[in-house]
Amino acid sequence: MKKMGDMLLKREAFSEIVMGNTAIVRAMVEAGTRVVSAYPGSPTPEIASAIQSIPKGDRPFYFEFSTNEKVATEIAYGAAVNGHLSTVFFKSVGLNVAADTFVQLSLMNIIGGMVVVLGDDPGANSSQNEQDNRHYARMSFTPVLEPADPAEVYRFYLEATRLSQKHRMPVILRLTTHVCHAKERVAFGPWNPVPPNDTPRFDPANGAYIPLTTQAIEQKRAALARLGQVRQWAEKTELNRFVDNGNTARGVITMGLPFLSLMEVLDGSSSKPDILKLAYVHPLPREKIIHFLSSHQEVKILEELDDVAENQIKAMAFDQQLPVKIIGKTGLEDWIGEYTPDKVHLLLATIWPDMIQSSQTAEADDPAPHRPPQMCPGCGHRSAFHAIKQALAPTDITVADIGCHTLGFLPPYEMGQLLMCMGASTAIGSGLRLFNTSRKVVAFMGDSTFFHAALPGIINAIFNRHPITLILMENGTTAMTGHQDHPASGKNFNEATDKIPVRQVMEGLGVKHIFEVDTYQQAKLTEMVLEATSIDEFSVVIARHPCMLKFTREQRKNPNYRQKQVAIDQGVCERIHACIEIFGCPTFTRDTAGKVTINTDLCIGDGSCIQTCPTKAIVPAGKKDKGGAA
Ligand SMILES: Cc1ncc(C[n+]2csc(CCOP(=O)(O)OP(=O)(O)O)c2C)c(N)n1
Repeated sequence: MKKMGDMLLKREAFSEIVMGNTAIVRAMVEAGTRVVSAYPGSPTPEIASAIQSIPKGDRPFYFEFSTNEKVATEIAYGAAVNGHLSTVFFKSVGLNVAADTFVQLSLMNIIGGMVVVLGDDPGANSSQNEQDNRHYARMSFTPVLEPADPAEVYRFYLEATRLSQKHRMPVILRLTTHVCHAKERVAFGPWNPVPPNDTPRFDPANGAYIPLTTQAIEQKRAALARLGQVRQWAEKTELNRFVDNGNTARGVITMGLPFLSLMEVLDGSSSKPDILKLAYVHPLPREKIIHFLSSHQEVKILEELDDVAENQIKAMAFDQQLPVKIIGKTGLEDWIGEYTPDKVHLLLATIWPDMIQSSQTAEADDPAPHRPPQMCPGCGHRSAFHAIKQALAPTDITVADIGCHTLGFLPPYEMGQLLMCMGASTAIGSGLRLFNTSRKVVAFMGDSTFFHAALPGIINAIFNRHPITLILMENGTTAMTGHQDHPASGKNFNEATDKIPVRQVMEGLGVKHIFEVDTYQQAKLTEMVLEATSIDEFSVVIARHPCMLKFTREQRKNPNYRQKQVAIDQGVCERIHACIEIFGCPTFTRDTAGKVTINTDLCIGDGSCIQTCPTKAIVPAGKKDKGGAA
C-alpha cells in the first residue's frame, strides 16, 4: 500500500498500470483538490483505499467518509463555496439520498469548483436497481463527463475540475462498474504542488446562495446559461473522439464502456462503421452530432441503460429534417445490463447482419461457477437469524434493510421478506403494522445504516407509536462495502473519535424497551425477541457480534488459529444435518452417504455452531481428533 501511496505522490510524470478507482486519486492530487468526501458503496470504495495508501500527513487533501451521501455532498459543497476545489463520491443509488441537496447545486456559484463522482451500476452488480443517473443530471442542469477506461478517468477528472472552476458549477464524472475496476496503463502528468490557499473565502456577495422565490428563478437562468457555455465547449473538446472508418453509409454514436466493447467487436472486421464517441453525455454537443448525422445514412445510438442520448439525438434530426435513419433501442433487453462485447455483438448483428455475423459471436469464456451469495463462516448475523427464527411464527412479517444481513432472506433462514433501500425497514414495517393485530412485524437493520438514513423512520415509529420490533444487527462496521468505520466504531477515516453508541441514541430518542445481547447467545436472543415482540409498543433488540470476517482477517495472521476450529464427533453424529439445513454455515460439508465433515479452509473457530447441533456432535477440534476434520 505504501508503494501505491508513493506512486500517487510522484512529482515527475510517469506511467503505471492502475484501476480507474486509483487513477482518479492521482488526478485529485494533480488537480489540487483540497476536500474529498464520500459514503461507501460499490463500485467506488477502492477510491478510498487508494486515498488511504497515502499517509495522512502527506495527503494533500482532506478526506472523510460522511454519515451518508447527502451529508457528504453538503461537506463538499460547503468547502467549495469557501474556495476549495472539492469532490464527493458515492454509488449510483447514493444520488437518491443526496438528491435533495444535489439538485440545487447548479443554482449556486461554486467558487472553488466541485466534482460529483458517481459510481453507476449497469447490470446491478451490487445495487438494488440499475438506475441511469443521467436523468438527474438533465433535471439539475449539471454537465456529465463519461470516461470509458482508467486513462480517461484520469483525463476526464482533470477536465471536470477545470470546467467546474471556470464556470463555478458542479460537474458529474459518471463512472460505471467496469470503468472503476478495469486496469490499464495510464500516462500521468507531473505534480507541481502549489501551497494551498486556506483563507476562508466564503462571501455572500459571490452568491446568490439562497434559492428562494424569485431568486431561485434567476439562479435557474444562470444555471441554464452556464450549461449553454459548457455545450459550446463540449462541441470542440478534444476529449470527443471520431473514428473515421471511411463509411458514409453507417455510423455509431456512443460513449463510455460501450465504446470499448464496440472497438473489440469490430476488431478484425473488414467493414466498420464510423464512430463518434462522446466525452460529454450532458449537454450533448449538438453541432457535432448533427454534422455526424448529416454525413451518414444510418446511425446506431449505442448507449447503456436508458435512451437518454437517443431521444435527444432523434429530436435533433427531426428539427433539422435530416434524412438519416436513427437506430436506437430495438427491444427490452437493450435497456438492461452492461454493454459487454458479447452484448454489443448481438445488438449490431441484429441490425447490420451483413457486417456482423451472429455466428461470429466470440466463444463465451467459461462462466465462473455459480455461487449463491452467503454469509461468511462465523457471521454473527447467521447466529442471530438462527435464534430469531425460533421466536417468530411463520405468519409474522420480517422486513430487511440493506447490508450483509440482507442475505438472511435466503434459505435456510428466510428472514426478511421485503427490501427497499438503506434505512427503510422501520417505516415499511410500521406501515405493515397498520390495521394488523394478528401478525407481528420485525424489521432488521445494520449499524452503519442506522446512522445513514434510518433515524427519521425510527423517530417516526416512536412518535406515531408503531408497535413493531427493530432488530439492530450491530457488528461495529460497515461490513458489506469493505469495513468502513461508522459513528459507533470509535474512529473515523483519519483518527480515533468519540463513539456514538447505538443504545444511547435509542435511549435519547425515548425508546422504552431496549434489549441487548451477543448473537452467539442464541437461547437468550430467542427469549429477548419473544419478549420484545410481545410488547405493544416500539421495541428494539440490539443483536451484537463483531464482524467475523474483519476479526478473522486479523486472526489468520496467528499460525495457531486453526486450533480453535470445530470437528464432527462421528460417533455421536446422527446425520440429521441441522448444521447444514437449519444453521447453514458453509463450513459444513456432506458427502453422498450423508457424512458431515468440516471444511478447515472455511472454519474460523468461532464455535457459534456448537450450540445448534441437537445431538451435540459438533465439538472443539483441538481437544482430540474426532475423525471429522477434513
Ligand atoms: C444509498 C446507498 N448507499 C450506499 C449503499 C452501499 N451499501 C450497501 S450495504 C451498506 C451498509 C452496510 O452496513 P451496515 O448497515 O452496518 O450493515 P452490515 O453490512 O455491516 O451488516 C452500504 C453502505 C447502498 N446500498 N445504498
